[in-house]
Amino acid sequence: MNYTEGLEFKVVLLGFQAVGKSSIVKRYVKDEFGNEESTIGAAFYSKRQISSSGKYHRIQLWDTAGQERYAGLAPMYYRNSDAIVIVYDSAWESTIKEAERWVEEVTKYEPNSLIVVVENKVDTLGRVEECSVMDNRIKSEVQRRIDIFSKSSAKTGMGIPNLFQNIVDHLEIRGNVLSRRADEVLSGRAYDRNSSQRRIELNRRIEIKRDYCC
Ligand SMILES: Nc1nc2c(ncn2[C@@H]2O[C@H](COP(=O)(O)OP(=O)(O)OP(=O)(O)O)[C@@H](O)[C@H]2O)c(=O)[nH]1
Ligand SMILES: [Mg+2]
Repeated sequence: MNYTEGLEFKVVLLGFQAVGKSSIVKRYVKDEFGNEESTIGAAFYSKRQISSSGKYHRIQLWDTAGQERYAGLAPMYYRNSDAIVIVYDSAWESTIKEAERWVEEVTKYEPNSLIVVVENKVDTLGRVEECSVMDNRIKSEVQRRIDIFSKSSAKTGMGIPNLFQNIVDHLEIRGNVLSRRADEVLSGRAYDRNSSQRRIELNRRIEIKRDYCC
């Protein structure tokens, strides 16, 4: 495959404290697990990610702190992000409610961002296949706002490379969709900008890409 230079994407992780945001980032960036301390403020990382079409994209990763006292800082980090990854703990029910609250907040204030929800720590439930079927514990009105759902274990590494691959693939497609629409505007052709249409178009393509869904 011929690799070509791609785009730069801002990706932000949100979620309740101790759900495993920093562990997901550490597994992705260094392929390591363990000795994670609760994040203070936020931490920044950068990593190159090759998309399925062979483009080298750069992900700018913001790992935010989940502790209540830092909640007010979150908008500063998720503002203008390309993708927002909301994490909850598979075995900790109240963190799902917290994730739902984040989905509602970010779809209101960052409607153009890709919304990704991750059920982490699936290793604590015993053997779980990597799977992108939505968790039925998430309210259906919230499910409708999610662009990507996936399961992961930062401990075993399950689901983590696919998660970020999937994100850049979606963002790459969205970039193509938006630039095609921009071309249409420049060439004087009208188009409908409503966001639900954008999502329908994305979802249609996404379904083709799901090759590991159980
Ligand atoms: N079993 C298991 N434990 C995990 C997993 N991911 C994280 N942990 C553990 O969960 C605890 C919290 O992980 P962190 O990565 O610090 O969580 P966080 O969401 O970054 O927490 P804050 O920075 O306080 O918001 C640590 O003890 C991790 O070792 C996982 O996939 N499986
Ligand atoms: Mg952390």
